[in-house]
Amino acid sequence: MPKIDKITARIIDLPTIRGHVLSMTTMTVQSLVLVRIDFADGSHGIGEGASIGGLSYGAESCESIISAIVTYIAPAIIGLDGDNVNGARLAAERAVLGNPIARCTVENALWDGFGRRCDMPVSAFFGGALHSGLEVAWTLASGNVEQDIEEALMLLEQRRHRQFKLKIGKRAVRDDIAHVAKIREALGASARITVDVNQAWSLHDARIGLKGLQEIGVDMVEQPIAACHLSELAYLSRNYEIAVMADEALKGPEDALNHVRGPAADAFAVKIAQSGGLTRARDVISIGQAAGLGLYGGTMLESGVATAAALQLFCTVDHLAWGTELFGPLLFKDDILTEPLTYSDFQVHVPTGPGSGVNLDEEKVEFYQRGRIRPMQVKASV
Ligand code: MUC
Ligand code: MG
Repeated sequence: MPKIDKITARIIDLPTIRGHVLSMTTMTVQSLVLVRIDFADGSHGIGEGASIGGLSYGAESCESIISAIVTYIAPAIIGLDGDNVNGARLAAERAVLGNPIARCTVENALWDGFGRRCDMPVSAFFGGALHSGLEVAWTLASGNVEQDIEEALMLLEQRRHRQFKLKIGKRAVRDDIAHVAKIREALGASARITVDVNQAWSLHDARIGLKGLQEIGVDMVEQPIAACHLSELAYLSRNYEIAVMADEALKGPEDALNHVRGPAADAFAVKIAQSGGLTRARDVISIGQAAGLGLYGGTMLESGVATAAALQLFCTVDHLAWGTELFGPLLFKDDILTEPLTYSDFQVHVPTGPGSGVNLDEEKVEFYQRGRIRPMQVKASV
């Protein structure tokens, strides 16, 4: 039994290729927490966790993630059997309530380590891969309509993406609809358009917004109103033709159950981080499937480590009606993997190596490490 011996966590700051304009913030850099677990037999596993825009997206930030891992999760799981991922995951869940991204980061590293030791991809532990690649959307969020159109046309031409998610909610609602209409018209029928409001609208804005968006041929709207307004979300999904997707309102299986009791949404953006790890994300998927909802493989704009972990789970799902948005690594000026994930023919391809299937380029990680301070470490003997 390879005991969990040492946990090392560090923050890296990766610049984005352009400003990423969301309703609540504009990102020019993404901060990621990287975790390495060393096991007593000499094997290791890696995991990654991130949120978006510091604390402006949700209750966790990279600083809170690293603190939850180093101060609370590491002492709770060091010395446990590394091959018993469930045992360590539950010990972390008992030690740390909430903080789903921190728990997911560690669970990723546990699965990765287990997969490396078994020489099997993580997908095997979730029943096996059904797909070698998954449809992948791109987010148009430059804040400028001409730039968004140019970007989308180029990506269509390159056959990299044909589904585009527009980040709206910053402008007045009618201005947003005009913005989306210009892009919808410029891209024509070959592209699928969705929007993400990141909770910015009131119910009144949302009534205007959903009506306008469905009239111009937008297929889906993600989290138009505040996450806590479940019955209002249910009202929107019942009264408008456009599909309504829950994102921020979906923080694990318990939320998923509340959504399907209503039902409050037509579709789930399933994020491994927001769900609290691969296992709980699998539960969210099962609840969504049982309720007949459309599924979407979501992202917290992570780099290749967490993107690969998410791919290992999502490739085991028979049908993702809305595809995925696992484009995170492409939003950054640099890639931190020894072999970047591959994107072609509108798909992101599932890496086939053991564990999550990816390895870190240590030189790059060191280069982007915040403040170049020594990583934070907790060891069995301490
Ligand atoms: C979100 O709210 O879905 C996913 C893609 C993107 O551009 O932002 C994220 C967050
Ligand atoms: Mg979203």
